[in-house]
Amino acid sequence: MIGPLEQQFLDRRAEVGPLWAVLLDPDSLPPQELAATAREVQAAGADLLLVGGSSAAPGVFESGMKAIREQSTLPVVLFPGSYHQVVAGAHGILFQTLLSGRNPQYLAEEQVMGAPRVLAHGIEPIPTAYLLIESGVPTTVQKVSGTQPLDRDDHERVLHHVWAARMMGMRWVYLEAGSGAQQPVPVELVRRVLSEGGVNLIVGGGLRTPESIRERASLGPAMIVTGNVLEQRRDASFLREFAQAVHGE
Ligand code: 1GP
Repeated sequence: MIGPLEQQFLDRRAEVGPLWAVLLDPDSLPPQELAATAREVQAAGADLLLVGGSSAAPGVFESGMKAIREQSTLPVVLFPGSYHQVVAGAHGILFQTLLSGRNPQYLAEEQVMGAPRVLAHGIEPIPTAYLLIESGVPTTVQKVSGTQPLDRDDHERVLHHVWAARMMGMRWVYLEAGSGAQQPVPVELVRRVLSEGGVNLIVGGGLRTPESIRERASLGPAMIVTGNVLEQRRDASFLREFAQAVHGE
């Protein structure tokens, strides 16, 4: 069943086109920096915040979440690297399965451990297949999860994963090149999945320029994710350019 937050995202997407999601990683920024980034990207036109990382120590997620919520009224959606990161304060969670991989821990175990925490904290789950796409050199998520990405040129096989996800009831698919990826998800692959996939599509990883975003956003995915680049640079005009690239302004 589609929850109110997911419906809000779908409505907004129908209204303004792809949503701009900014990924904040409590592993790499202290709470005051997370808070400042949240405030600034909201002012620039971000639509939601994703909060996630691959290895936050206990307590780091809680304090990061608190700082973000104090400075931003945007929807906050968990994008967890493990069930330990399912903490109170988030509105939603990309409840993900690493479907491109074959590691049972990330196909089922993390979800089983996370489910009671999602319920206990009253967080809205958004069922999402996470597909790691090969992007040049091995990425952190590949190493941490111990899985191989899908071949970036084998669009047929990526589509088979998307269809399987849809048939398993997942309404969202995240095509992920990996944080800091050398090469983002290919434009042609985004086009193909949009025309034949039948899911709400999220695209992220290695999107460092407004041009690279515009090329993909103009095809009409549901959401574009940026992370790393804003940890390095986030002056108002740069942020605004990103928002315009996603929203096709
Ligand atoms: C990573 O897709 C996100 O999970 C964002 O990637 O940090 O490269 O923008 P970047």
